[in-house]
Amino acid sequence: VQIVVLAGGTGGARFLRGVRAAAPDAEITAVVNTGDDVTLHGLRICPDLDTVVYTLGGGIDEERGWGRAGESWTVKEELAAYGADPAWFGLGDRDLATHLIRTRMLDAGYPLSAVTAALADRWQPGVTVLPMSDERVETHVVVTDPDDGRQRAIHFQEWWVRHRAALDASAFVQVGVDAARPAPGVTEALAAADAVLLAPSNPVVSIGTVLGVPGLREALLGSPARIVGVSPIVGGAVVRGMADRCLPVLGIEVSAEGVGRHYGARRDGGLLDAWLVAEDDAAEVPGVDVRRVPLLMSSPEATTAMARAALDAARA
Ligand code: GDP
Ligand code: FO1
Ligand code: CA
Repeated sequence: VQIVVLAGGTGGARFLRGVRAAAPDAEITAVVNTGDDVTLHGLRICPDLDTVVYTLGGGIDEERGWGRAGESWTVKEELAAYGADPAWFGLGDRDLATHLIRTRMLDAGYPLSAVTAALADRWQPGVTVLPMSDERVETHVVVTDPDDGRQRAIHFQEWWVRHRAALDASAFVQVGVDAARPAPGVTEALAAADAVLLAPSNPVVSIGTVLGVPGLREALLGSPARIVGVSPIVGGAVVRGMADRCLPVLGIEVSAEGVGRHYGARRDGGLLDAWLVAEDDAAEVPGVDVRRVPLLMSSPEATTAMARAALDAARA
C-alpha cells in the first residue's frame, strides 16, 4: 500500500506518526511545506521539514513542537551578546548542527530533496520525507506598517514568530513559486498512491502553500487514489497555533465546514473525496463524503485511530 500525506509542521508531523502506526507495512511519502523556510545568520532553516523529521525520528521537543529535545541555547545567547539580528528567532545548539549541514550541502549544489534525505538518514523517520519543491519558495505576508500606515511584505517567520501573527495581514505571497516544480518523487508518489491524505495542517500557509507549487495540484487530482482531508479546526477553533489568523485573510470561515468548502469537492473542481471533521462539528460540504470522528491527537492511540479513520475513508 502506498500513502501520500501533504503536511506542514506540528499538525502534519503528529498526524504522520499516526499514519505510520496505523499502516506499518505501507510505503508512506510525506510532501512537506517549505514556504516557512528562511535564511538567518547565513544558515538555511526549514522548520516544517525539520519538525516532521525530528518528530518521526524521536528528536523533537514534544512540548514546544519544534526544535530538539534537550536543547541548549548557548549560541543564541552569544549572538544576542553581539547584538546580531534577528534576536527574535531561536536557533538551539543541537538544532544548529542540522542547519550547518543543510547549508553546506545546499552551497555544494545538492538539491533540498537530497539534503533532506541525507538528514533523514540519521533520524530514520520511517516515511519518505520530500520537500514540496527543490526550488526556493518563501511565504511573505503583506501587512500594514504600524509606523507609516504603508503596505509592505515581511517574511512569514517575521510575521509568525516576531509579531505572533498579531499584525493584520491582507495577503500571503509565495515568493519564487512561478519557477517552482514539485520535488523529484512527488508526482511519482501521487501517481502510484492508494490513498492521499491532507494532514490537519494549516490550510493556508501549510497545505495551501504546497498546493501552490505549479503542477502539484494537477498531480494530486490525477492520482487514482481517493483524497481525504482531515480538519485542523475542532469545535470551531484551531487546536494549537494561530491558523485562525490566516484563514480570514482568504475569506475562509474558521470552522470545519469553512475549511472543507475551501478545499472543495473533487467532483466539482475541488480536491476532496472525503473530509473528516470532529464529532461535535457540523459540516455540510456538497459532493464530499463528510465523516465525524474524534480528531484530537491527544495520545498515540487517539492519533493512530484518527489516521485509521482517514485511511478507511480513502478506501471508500
Ligand atoms: P505548523 O507548520 O507547525 O503550523 O503545523 P501544521 O500546519 O502542520 O499544523 C497546524 C495545525 O494543526 C493547526 O491549525 C492546528 O489546529 C492543527 N492541529 C494541531 N493539533 C491538532 C489535533 O490534535 N487535531 C487536529 N484535528 N488538528 C490539530
Ligand atoms: N517558533 C517560535 O515561535 N520561536 C522561535 O524562536 C522558533 C525557532 C525555530 C527554529 C527552528 C525551527 O525549525 C522552528 C522554529 N520555530 C520557532 C517554529 C516555527 O518557525 C514556526 O512555528 C513555523 O514555521 C510555523 O510552522
Ligand atoms: Ca509551518
